[in-house]
Amino acid sequence: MTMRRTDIRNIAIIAHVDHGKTTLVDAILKQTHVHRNIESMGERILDSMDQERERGITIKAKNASVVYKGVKINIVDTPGHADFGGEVERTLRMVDGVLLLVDAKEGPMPQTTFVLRKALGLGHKAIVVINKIDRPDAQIEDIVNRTFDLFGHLGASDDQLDFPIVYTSALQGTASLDPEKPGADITPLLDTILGKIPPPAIGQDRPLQLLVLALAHDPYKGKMGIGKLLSSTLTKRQALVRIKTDGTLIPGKATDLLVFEGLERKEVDQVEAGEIVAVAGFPEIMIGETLADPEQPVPLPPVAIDEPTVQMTFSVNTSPFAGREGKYVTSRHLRERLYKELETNVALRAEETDSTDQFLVAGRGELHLAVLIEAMRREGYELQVSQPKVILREADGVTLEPYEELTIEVPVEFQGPVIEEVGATCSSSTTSRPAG
Ligand SMILES: Nc1nc2c(ncn2[C@@H]2O[C@H](COP(=O)(O)OP(=O)(O)OP(=O)(O)O)[C@@H](O)[C@H]2O)c(=O)[nH]1
Ligand SMILES: [Mg+2]
Repeated sequence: MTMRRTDIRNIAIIAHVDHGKTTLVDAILKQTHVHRNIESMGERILDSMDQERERGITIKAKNASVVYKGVKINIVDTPGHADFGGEVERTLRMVDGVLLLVDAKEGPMPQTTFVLRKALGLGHKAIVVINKIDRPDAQIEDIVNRTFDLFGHLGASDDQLDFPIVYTSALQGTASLDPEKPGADITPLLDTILGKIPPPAIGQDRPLQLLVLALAHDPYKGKMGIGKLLSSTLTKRQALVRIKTDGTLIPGKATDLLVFEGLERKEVDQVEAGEIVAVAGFPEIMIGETLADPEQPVPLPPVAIDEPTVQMTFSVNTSPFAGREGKYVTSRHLRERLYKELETNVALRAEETDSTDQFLVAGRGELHLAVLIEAMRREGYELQVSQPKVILREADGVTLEPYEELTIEVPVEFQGPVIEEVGATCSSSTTSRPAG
């Protein structure tokens, strides 16, 4: 029999870009009063990185937690842009269920399919959240039907198909179980989380195991590995072993333990299985490694992340203006920065080339690479980059090319020229559907 601890729920919020994930987290944080200054923190609180604020999108997955009716809910907000799907893939291993947000007007979109496929594949139960029901052009019934079809199409089990639906306006901070009656606050969603997301299973009598799925840096405690404790109890200063992905064992101890409390991390002396925890004491820890009991070191399967689709070369600036913009200009600087990035940016690849001044960097899309380049420039790195190139792959004698789905919404009178243009430049087939 599986034991579960009922005082915790671990959820990820997943969706297509802009369907309102981070705004929904705002509503949950504000209405559970996680922080005394929460009301003055503005909108999309978890989008705290400069580039997230400037671009208006989430780039990195982030943890927060709230307490509702005595239960701690660990929430991970994930990015919806396809280029950051690697963030979603690793987050899904940390949680026990998902909120799948679907925009009440747009309905399921390509990234909805991607993230739902990954979540269902891991056996997760989903709560479907139809968001933006305040939009005058919302098509709730149609969107619910299309969402149900998507679950079916992706091979959801009977249990997964039997998903609860909550209708929300994240912007207004309201949720309801009845599409006809908008709610007054977000509590119907929180009650559904408590009722429908399974509490974390805890492997009683099993040796301690924790899969590292995210990293954090602390100026005093150093690098920390973050993951869900799957079994046993973890105590501060306890001896552990770090199992690298090649099987090497590195003994050490948990010098500090931190759990997520509201928007912050809080130090604790002990953590019970089922909780998401940051463990300090292993300065070289990497995503995908297992922290385990030194007496019974059993690794967990590492995270499988989808392959990169575009690549660029990053090289030292050799132009006559070299050295004018940045303070880090050598290939050693570039190499160190790229290899540091690989530790956290799980879907990124970087390799050396024949030239010592040049590196081949591959990612999940142009934006994935553009965000890195911009971050490096702001940190003072000076570099030259090539045009991005699509990565082709040979399998069984055929050349495979990554592709994207494009959806364009236009008034019917412009449909002809748009189809013509898209057909001529990039697509192999187009379908059109009148907006209902
Ligand atoms: N009308 C309306 N707008 C909403 C609602 N929820 C979010 N929005 C708006 O939708 C836009 C995107 O919201 P975000 O919360 O950033 O969406 P997201 O899903 O976190 O986006 P990514 O993290 O980039 O994938 C913002 O302009 C929000 O104000 C809602 O319930 N109603
Ligand atoms: Mg977001």
